[in-house]
Amino acid sequence: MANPTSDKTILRALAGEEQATPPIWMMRQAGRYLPEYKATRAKAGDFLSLCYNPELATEVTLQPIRRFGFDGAILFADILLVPQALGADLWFVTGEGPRLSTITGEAELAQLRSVDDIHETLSPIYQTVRNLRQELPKETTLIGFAGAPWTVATYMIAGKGTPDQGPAHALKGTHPAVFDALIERITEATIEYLSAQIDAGAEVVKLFDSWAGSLKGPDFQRYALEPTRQIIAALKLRHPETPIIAFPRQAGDNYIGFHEATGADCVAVDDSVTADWVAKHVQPGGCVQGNLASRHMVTGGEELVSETQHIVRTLRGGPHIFNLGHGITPDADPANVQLMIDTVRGA
Ligand code: 1CP
Repeated sequence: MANPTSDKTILRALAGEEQATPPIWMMRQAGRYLPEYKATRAKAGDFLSLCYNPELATEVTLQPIRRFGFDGAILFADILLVPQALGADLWFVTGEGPRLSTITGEAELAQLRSVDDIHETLSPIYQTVRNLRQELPKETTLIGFAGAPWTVATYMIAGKGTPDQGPAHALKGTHPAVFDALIERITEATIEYLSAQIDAGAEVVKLFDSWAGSLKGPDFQRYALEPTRQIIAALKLRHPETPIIAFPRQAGDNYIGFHEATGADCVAVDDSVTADWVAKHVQPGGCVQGNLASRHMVTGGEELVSETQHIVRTLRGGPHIFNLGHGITPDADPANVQLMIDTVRGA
């Protein structure tokens, strides 16, 4: 549990405090909808060079804080840096997205590096965290993150993003021992990576399980819930004061009881569930984060205002951190982000 007397509003929410005005930050708040991000990225050359350049990664993390005064800053990095640190090849194809070497069986699994070796690749990220703790305003909470094992595994197995995570589901069926060993390796690496981010100064960490919604029935318990529970248990032993946000995106009914089952201080919810449903079924378990649909950052107007007010008012009866239901898209208008913030703070 976070310190309830902190002057940082995100830490207060994570300690269980209800606030009339919820703290706010936004997934992908540093990104291509901002002209200043595009300029810094051009200076870095490409996306991965930006991630591994502590000075420029610090700069792009600070940009949305300067422009909008969000209550939280999320470290600029990517969930796919962990596979790279484990020895996978990683590159980005312009206009398409990430590409990785694939894991289809025992041989590729055996070639991965040991968890002890990941810091060699990831040390620039820890430097970015240290820089940010120096440079952020005193009221802004620094959020570190990693991908959850299932989501990271879907990219390591397919070698790219896929609409239905088909290759990962297939490997789970045909090579269960390889699949389980991969999940275990990512789980261990994620514990070490997040622990190092906390040592460097991250005040909160978030686990992104973007593809949790494609796990059904016992698979959800085994590959979304259980690795999350293990990571949180290990981090709580080493860093009992550091709150953890879990985001099992599109979990639907599986959001119910997720705080208790995993030990997460906060469960982030996407916009496929309503705020009314979240207030009734998820918020009794603890702090919730979310869940305005990202399209409002493109479309704006009265609908943005009324939907934002509805979410704030509906989740006011318990601890809440305002956010989108998923990342902001490159075609969003920064003026709509300002309108969302003004609405949250004026609701
Ligand atoms: O062109 C660019 O500049 C790259 C676009 C971009 C950005 C801005 C990528 C490539 N990653 C990021 C940064 C990033 N990624 C952050 C930074 C902090 C912030 O939120 O401001 C974070 C938290 C992530 C996390 C991430 N990366 C997730 C989980 C969250 C989510 O969106 O579901 C996932 C799935 C990724 C993989 C990834 N990285 C980038 C892309 C385009 C993708 C998705 C690939 C796909 O599924 O096809």
